[in-house]
Amino acid sequence: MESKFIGCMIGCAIGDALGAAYEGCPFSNVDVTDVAFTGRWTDDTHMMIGMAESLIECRGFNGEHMTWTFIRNWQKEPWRGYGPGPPRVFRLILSGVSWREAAKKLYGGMGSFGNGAAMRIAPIALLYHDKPEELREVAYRSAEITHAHELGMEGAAVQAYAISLALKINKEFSPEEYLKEIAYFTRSRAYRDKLLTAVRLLDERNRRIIVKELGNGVEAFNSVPTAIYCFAKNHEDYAKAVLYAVSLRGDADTIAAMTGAIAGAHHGEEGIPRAWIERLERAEYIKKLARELWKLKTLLSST
Ligand code: R7I
Ligand code: MG
Ligand code: MG
Repeated sequence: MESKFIGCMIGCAIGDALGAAYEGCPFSNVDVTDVAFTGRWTDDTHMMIGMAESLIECRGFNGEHMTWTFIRNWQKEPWRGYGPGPPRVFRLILSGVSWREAAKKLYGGMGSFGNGAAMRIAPIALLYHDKPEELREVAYRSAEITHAHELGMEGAAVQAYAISLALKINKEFSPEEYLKEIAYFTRSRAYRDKLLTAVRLLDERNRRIIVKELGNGVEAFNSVPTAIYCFAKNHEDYAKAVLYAVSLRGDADTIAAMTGAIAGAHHGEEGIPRAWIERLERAEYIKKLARELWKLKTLLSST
């Protein structure tokens, strides 16, 4: 299980770094390779790291602490390619608005439904993987810090549940049952419909149809089900799953980061090409965080 924790977090960072060169590119049928892979990751991984740091320091979820961890990390490296929302939330909090209220002020008072709360969720998925209802609740609360729209929050819970299931996959894995189980977990019609569409598309070879039906955008509902689909379709191999996710273009770093977290949770560190890990920025630090999360998990389970 420790290897799966490492695989999940490293897998997420590699997906992010592989996809970064393709983020925002329009759809193309041309395959992608790792030639552009510099190992440099973006905000997706930066926020995942902040989430892990806060969980480890507080021995569990603490919203205020996590908020300030996100803010301090962003202040140190604001050039990581953050979406427009989180820095606006951070500036509001720095100007005196409560961390509980700031995110609700965005996007006409509804809060954001961007995929930023889902892309960073891996550490919470790992720490709460064996308690689905607590997982859902903590995912929502972590999302609310920056993404108060219910679809933004739901995206985080759905991605967290997809990771938690991937940790437990055995030999009789059925991609169809996997997608259906996540569809039954979600409380949102929008996600359930997309996940059931994903079941129907498992044998579809035309990537343009996948993008058209599931989406490849920055909205959580146009990227979380897509990322889960990329894993389900390519579950036998980590590299195949993330390169497929990148090949859909659009929000490529984020979709590949989410696919990579799921595939890495399933295959573990050994399932990820070593050459990619060697080139990955701050890989040792990310591994250290994953090991500490694993230690914390065993500690919490024994008390
Ligand atoms: O979700 P967020 O952190 O962005 C993450 C993305 C990833 O692709 C990262 O790799 C990075 O590049 O940024 O940032 P938000 O600003 O909260 O949401 C992202 C986008 O979703 C926004 O810029 C909007 O285009 C869209 N969006 C909305 N549009 C209309 N109405 C989010 N919420 C709304 C909304 O309520
Ligand atoms: Mg990014
Ligand atoms: Mg992105």
